[in-house]
Amino acid sequence: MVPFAWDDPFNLDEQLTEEERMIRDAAHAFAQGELQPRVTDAYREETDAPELFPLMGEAGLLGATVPEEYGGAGASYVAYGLIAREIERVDSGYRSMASVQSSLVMYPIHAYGSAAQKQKYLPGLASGQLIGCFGLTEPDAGSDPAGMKTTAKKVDGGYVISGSKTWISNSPFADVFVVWAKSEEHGGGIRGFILEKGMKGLSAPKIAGKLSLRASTTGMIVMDEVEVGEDALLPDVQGLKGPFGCLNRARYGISWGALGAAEFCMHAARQYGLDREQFGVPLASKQLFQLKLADMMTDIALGLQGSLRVGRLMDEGKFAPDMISIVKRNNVGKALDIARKARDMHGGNGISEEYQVIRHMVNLETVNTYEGTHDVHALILGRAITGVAAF
Ligand code: TGC
Ligand code: FAD
Repeated sequence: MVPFAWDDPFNLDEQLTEEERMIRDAAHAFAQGELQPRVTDAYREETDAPELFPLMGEAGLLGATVPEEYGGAGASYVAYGLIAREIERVDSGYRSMASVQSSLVMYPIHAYGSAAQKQKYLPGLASGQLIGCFGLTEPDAGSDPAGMKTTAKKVDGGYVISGSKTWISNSPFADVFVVWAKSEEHGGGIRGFILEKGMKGLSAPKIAGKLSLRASTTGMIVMDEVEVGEDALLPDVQGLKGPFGCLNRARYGISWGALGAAEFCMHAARQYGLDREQFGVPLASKQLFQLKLADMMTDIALGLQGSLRVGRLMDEGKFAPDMISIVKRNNVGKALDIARKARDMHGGNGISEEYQVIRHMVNLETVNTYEGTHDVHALILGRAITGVAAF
């Protein structure tokens, strides 16, 4: 028999490699040292924080799975998940900033880009000197990206791109824009393009007034006949499997990240229950209080094991996207539930920014929606189970 640890019930720590533990500890130190002190003000003020990218780059948190020759860490997908968990323990918005850079910008450039594109962009993105964004969603095409209207028209020496993307993380201060468009030259098939800040006809207005994910900057991408050279095309992928290949990585990271937020909420609720007395005894001595903590611990522990398994399979090249739908959907849904319970267990204090649980709760509403909504992932799994697409 071994002692039982309520904060690591299945001994996740023991299942990690030495390198993964080191990366996790470095991410934890960075998140607690650099991000935690900023987050309450940043969230309240809805602050833009591009200066965090070079700090995250220096800490080795950007493009962890990208090979070292391009500035990445050449680390495992499990290590990438552990980074997401530590950042999101502080705030989902900060994790969003980092996961877009790593999974939605660096990954496609590395996986689908030319040698020249990799040399040009990846080292700067890894160091955080360049900031990236990923434009798939449009005003009329969210869950159904096949319905996108953005087009790429072939012209002499390149393409002219027109259309608009919305709800795009990082776009207002991005240097590098990975954008997906229907290309006339390729029979209307979806192709990826790399656009750069300052191009004529390209703008990225901020969407202000979000009541969730306020520490992360979100905007539009407006492309009014943006002329790009042929070298802007991502040469090695065609069709929706291009953006979906990126989403697989980001969704997987989110499955870990959301549980970091959930762990914060559970730990806060536990401590609050031990400290706060009502009816002459600590709240934590009450059965209803303990039931909630038991449910939280169970869902977190099972969720982490699921993500660890999927991460190991990704590292072995043996994963199916449907596996990622299971952990993204389950872990975010459970995290949202845990955050709502933790908010309740804090009583009136639970709505104060000081106790932070309501910030996580409101953030997780976004996390439940982006990267494929909770219900869209149910339909992906429904299709896998029945063979019938019900989208
Ligand atoms: P469907 O017919 O299923 O597939 C079209 C082609 O794509 C391939 N494919 C995949 N490839 C790799 N990975 C996956 N997960 C894939 N899923 C599909 C598929 O094999 C096929 O390839 P081919 O070669 O036969 O053409 O496509 P559909 O149009 O029926 O799609 C249905 C559905 C619902 C699954 C899909 O549209 C979907 O996932 N919708 C959700 C959209 C979404 O997740 N958007 C996210 C936008 S980015 C974002 O939210 C970033 S937030 C980040 C942050 O701030 O942290
Ligand atoms: P809709 O697709 O209109 O869905 C609305 C509702 O209908 C949902 O409940 C959904 O589950 C349900 N629904 C949809 N289809 C079906 C169906 N077939 N059957 C049953 N129910 C259905 N996108 C990017 O490309 N890049 C980014 O960086 C990015 N960052 C984001 C940051 C934030 C803060 C937010 C909020 C969003 C971001 N997104 C980004 C967009 C995000 O991916 C979309 O919001 C998401 O995919 C859902 O699309 P939608 O908002 O158009 O909702």
